[in-house]
Amino acid sequence: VVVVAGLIVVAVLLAVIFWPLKPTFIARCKEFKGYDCEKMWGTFEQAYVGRDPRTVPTEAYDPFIAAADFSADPNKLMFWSKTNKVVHDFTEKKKGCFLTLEDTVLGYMLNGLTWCGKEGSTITFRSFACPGMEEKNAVDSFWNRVSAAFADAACGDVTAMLNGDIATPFNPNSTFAKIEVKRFNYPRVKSLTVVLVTEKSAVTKCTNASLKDLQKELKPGIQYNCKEVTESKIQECSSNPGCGACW
Ligand code: N1C
Repeated sequence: VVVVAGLIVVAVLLAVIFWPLKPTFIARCKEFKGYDCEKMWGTFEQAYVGRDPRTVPTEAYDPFIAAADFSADPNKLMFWSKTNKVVHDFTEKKKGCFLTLEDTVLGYMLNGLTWCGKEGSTITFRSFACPGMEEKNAVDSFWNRVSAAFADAACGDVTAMLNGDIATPFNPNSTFAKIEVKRFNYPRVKSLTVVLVTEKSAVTKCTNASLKDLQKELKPGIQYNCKEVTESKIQECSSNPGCGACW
């Protein structure tokens, strides 16, 4: 019994590591029109396959990022930090009004996945076979690169959903702070509205010190607004017809 159980455990672990990423990538890609998904896979793979998984530079993803572009809907971009679930529940219902990175082809295909290569191998590894903590790991380098491209595409009025239940909604270590905000350019971007999402009563208000830092980071000319909004209000807004800012 012990031997059989051991074999099953080993089989499951191997399946998790070696289960191919490609079918998931291609299936998700095909939900979007107008992309050559096999070619997309090729440009994606060349970024990390055969490389030490701790030393994948963000630039390795340049050809892959170039294969798609964000210029279609640059007016509706929605950024977020530490509000993963609430923001995506919202944009899912408000399709056509707001667009997060995960609603675009590049973000959608790779959302929630882990991948990496290995020196001298042509295989894509998965899950815990991939080192996660190094700064230049295959997954983080991708998100850093694609977040930069997404922020570069922003124009007009942009929105960011931040978490009002934590003490530092604008965390200097977040992708939103480190990469995205720094790339909003005036006059291309006219305003940033922070929607500070709170569960019930706000722990953190718009007067929060970290949000002062956020305002300082914005290029002169970009107008800044902040709204404290409860999660139930967001839900109410997501069922409202139309795209008007319900909060
Ligand atoms: O570090 P964060 O949030 O501030 O990053 C969120 C910010 C968004 O505006 C996105 O445009 O950066 C972009 N982004 C993603 O879209 C994304 N999807 C999945 C950044 N990271 C993303 N992930 C994974 O979640 C990724 O592995 C990264 O490390 C986390 C960041 O989540 P966070 O800290 O809540």
